Amino acid sequence: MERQAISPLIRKILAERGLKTEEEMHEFLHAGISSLSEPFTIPRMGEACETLKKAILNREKIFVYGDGDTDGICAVFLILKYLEAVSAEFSLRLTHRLDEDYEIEEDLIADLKQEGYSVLVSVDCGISSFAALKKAEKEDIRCIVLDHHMCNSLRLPESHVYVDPCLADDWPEGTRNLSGAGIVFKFIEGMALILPGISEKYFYNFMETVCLSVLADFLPLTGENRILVREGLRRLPFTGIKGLAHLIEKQNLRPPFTTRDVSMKINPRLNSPGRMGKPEIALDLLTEDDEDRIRELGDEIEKTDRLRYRTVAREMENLQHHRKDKGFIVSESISPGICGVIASRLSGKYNKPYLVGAATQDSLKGSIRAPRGYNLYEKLKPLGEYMLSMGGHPCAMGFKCSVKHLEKIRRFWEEIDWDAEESGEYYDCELGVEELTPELIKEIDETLEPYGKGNPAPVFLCRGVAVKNIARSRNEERSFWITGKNDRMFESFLADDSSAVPENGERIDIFYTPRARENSGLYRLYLKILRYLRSS
Ligand SMILES: [Mn+2]
Repeated sequence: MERQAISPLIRKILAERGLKTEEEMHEFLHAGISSLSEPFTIPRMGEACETLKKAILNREKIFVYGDGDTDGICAVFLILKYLEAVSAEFSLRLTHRLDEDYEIEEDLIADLKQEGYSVLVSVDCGISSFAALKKAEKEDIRCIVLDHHMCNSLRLPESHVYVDPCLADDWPEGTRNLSGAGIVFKFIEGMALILPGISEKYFYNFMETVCLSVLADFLPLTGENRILVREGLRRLPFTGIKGLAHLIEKQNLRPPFTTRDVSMKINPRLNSPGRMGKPEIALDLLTEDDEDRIRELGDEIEKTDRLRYRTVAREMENLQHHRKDKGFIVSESISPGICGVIASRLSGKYNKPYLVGAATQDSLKGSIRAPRGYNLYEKLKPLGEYMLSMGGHPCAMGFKCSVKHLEKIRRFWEEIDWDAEESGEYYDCELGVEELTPELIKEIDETLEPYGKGNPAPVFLCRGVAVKNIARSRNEERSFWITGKNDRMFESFLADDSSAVPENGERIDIFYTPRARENSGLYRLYLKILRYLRSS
């Protein structure tokens, strides 16, 4: 196949991002679903599929347990599509954030035993449910844990099958950052390969849910995640999942869809019901076929989303004075379901790690979030001795413990010496603003998108531009104009709201992302300025 040449600017950006060879660059830019790897290249995936195959052929009762957030719901949706397609006997359950954490409760195992279940598949959760896994081993319930969270592997009982990139050093690089739903997608593809009757291509029809899950969990958009997200975005406008189509229609989204559309409009609505203790609503929306029922569920989702919005806004208002604190907030009034949202808002706003916990008379439950570059898991390891459970990702963790350890945990937290690896001075390469054209900006975006974690919109450096604060209105406080070498003027706005807008007439070096907005055939170029320095 003849390949399009990569333009010098794109080449420079990709090289800066660590892609060395021509091959790697073409792979990054053009790889499609035919480049997705075989499921059985993933450690223990074959064993996991064989275990479920046996259960299906023996007509054993299968129980599916999933997390109640967007990733978890998409993961459950996918496995449910598979189990339905092969007419397996199964039931399922989602985690309710309000009265339990995202781990499997030990009591559930006794109930399953009594009801005659012999296989438990947990998706997007389960890897830290040591007590439940142990109990399952004793009760002879085989567990297939399909998870992507971190855990202490030494505590895992041996008889179960664990598929989790955090447990395997030999996990292939391209799939290392899969979401929970991404791992389930590979799993059902694997099932289709070993159990005849249904083609693995059938499940490609639901690939858009994997796209949602990757964005919901803020996973890097590199490797196969990039393929899954790009392909998912392309398929979203034509999705055959009726409830999802309804959600999209109600948000008035117009194709082509961007990662931003998904992150701002779709994902929060699938996530809210779980936060408010009713994750089933979101799952039902994805599985429902009846138009009337879909409308009802859609309305209910809007209602919970507004409720979540108000609850978070009120809580953020209460926490206004926390700006100068040590990032440790524990309160009896916060609902456990929104600790994660609050922690991530605060850590984004103040650019440092935050622990937000909900305390009751005897228990403390909460979420920890950090800006990218931090490794919470490493830093917080010593807290393990106080925790009933603690796990998650390097920048997002959850925990549960007895409230009697609160002060010890607070003291430990306040002593931590945080050292973020990521430095604020990052940029892709120098690019003078005089070189910007609508065509160039379009080319950059069309080749590099989708943007997100691991593949951000490119940042350029341009030195010595002049600032003109002309005609700045009150509601455009963060915006000003700059001129580069050829005196062309560019509207600019300062994205970082903690630094002051430069003065009229100043010469500055800017780190910027160019944007082009089209309006009936005319392009307006403007610059998003991430930081600036006074020119020397
Ligand atoms: Mn997840």
